[in-house]
Amino acid sequence: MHRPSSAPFVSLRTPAVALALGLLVVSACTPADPAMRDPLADRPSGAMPVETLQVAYAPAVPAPITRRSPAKIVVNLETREVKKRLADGVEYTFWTFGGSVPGPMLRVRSGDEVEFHLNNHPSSKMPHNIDLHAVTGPGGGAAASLTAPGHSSQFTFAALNPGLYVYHCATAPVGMHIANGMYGLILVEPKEGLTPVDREFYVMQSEFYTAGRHGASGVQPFDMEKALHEDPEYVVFNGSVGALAGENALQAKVGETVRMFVGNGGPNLVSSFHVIGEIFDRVHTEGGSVANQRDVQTTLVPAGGSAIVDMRLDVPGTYILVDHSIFRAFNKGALGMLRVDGDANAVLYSGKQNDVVYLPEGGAVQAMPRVAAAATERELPRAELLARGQQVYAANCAACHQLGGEGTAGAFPPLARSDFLMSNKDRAIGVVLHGLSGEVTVNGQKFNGVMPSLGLSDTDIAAVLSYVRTNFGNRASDLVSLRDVSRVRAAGSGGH
Ligand code: HEC
Ligand SMILES: [Cu+2]
Repeated sequence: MHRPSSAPFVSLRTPAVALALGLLVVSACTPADPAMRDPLADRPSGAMPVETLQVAYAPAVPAPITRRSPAKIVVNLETREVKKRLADGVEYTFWTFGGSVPGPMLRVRSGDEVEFHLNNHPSSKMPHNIDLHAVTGPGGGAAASLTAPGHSSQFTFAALNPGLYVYHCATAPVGMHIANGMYGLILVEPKEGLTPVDREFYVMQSEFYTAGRHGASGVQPFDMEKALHEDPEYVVFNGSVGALAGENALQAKVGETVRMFVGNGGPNLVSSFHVIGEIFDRVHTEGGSVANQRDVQTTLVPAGGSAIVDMRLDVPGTYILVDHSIFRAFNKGALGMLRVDGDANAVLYSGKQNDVVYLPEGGAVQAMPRVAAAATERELPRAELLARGQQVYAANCAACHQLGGEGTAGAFPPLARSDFLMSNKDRAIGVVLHGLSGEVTVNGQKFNGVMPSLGLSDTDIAAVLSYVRTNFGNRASDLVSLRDVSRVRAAGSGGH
């Protein structure tokens, strides 16, 4: 520790002198803290050069920025819903940025002005938006970028803080948009750039909650219940099992330095990121702008967070990237590979060189009996039922159907004076129990979207439907009872 021994520090006799000196010290120190410097200080007073951002898809990373002055950066990002491979024999309808999971990596420089265009493809069933953690401003851009299918939104932000940031969709229900694949990374390079390395890679972890168990084939729908219990069937790097393994392994050579920009989209799990057989020589913990750690074995990557890890490769072979919560790696898919070619160095490592057998689908998983419905459910008296229904509505339905039940043209059908809702009580119960997809006509307007199954309890379903059927201009003469919901649940299908 540095201990100043100059006179003023020993001669502070009166509080007034101490206070004055304290103020002096504070005001003298503030501008010296680089993190607090005005990031826009070197902006030209006139117009800045305009550049269209070149993005890169994982595991590729956009090239380092060589520019040494700020620019206006135009970003075009498209949201699109696509059916793709999640694992061998398993497909999933991903909601994406740029058609891929994770979305493309964006790279700008601290001090840049970013003009962001979010374009929602006309084939989308959902509105989408973007919350970039690199944005200083409410919602990280979410409200400014909420975009209906077939529309385009624009907003501008200043990239103030250097670091590696997650971006994600923040449209309600937020968890579901993230769970379906809507996240990526944006790097805000420090003005002086990052330490140069030979290769850079983009690796992003996330989980998927499928209705079928791990490995169950076919197109797998999202399972809200498993998401609520944070119990994914798949934990993967770069959007699918094997995206970084076998033929897709990352490649490098002995003697090179590599950097991994590691992100975690979640939606729920925290990653214990580890490369088997390597040590991270430098780590920017949590993706901060400074390499603040050396010689790290496993680094935590929070949900909605990141880390930058650098390593020098000294010994050839295949290095396995894992989430060291190890069942996720060997049984759920969170396993990647870095293949390092070059001459062996017996001084550093003498063992026989080994390729690890990769079992992408893991072992057979035994089916677990589903937990029986809660025994605590009971019929509620009218006033209590309607009050609860109002709460359930605000928390679970209003994001799509709007607080007054008016819906959103072209996306979410109205519940207010809805002929569809009112003409068949059991069908309405089925919709909330199981979700709804396919074309429906409500008050003469056609809708073709997806309403998710929300995993509500029978009591909450009875409450919310009692509430909507007696509000928003709807005049049901009877309420929906717990017995009604149980009957429809027992009948199986319901809805569609
Ligand atoms: C993620 C958005 C979303 C949420 C949340 C949601 N819905 Fe829906 N809902 C939809 C969409 C989209 C449709 C139309 C589906 C289609 O086109 O097949 C729909 C259709 C319906 C319908 C039938 C059509 C109509 O207008 O009468 C009812 C009833 C309904 N929802 C009730 C609810 C209730 C009650 C809740 C809360 C418990 C809820 N929804 C939550 C998106 C949502
Ligand atoms: Cu979205």
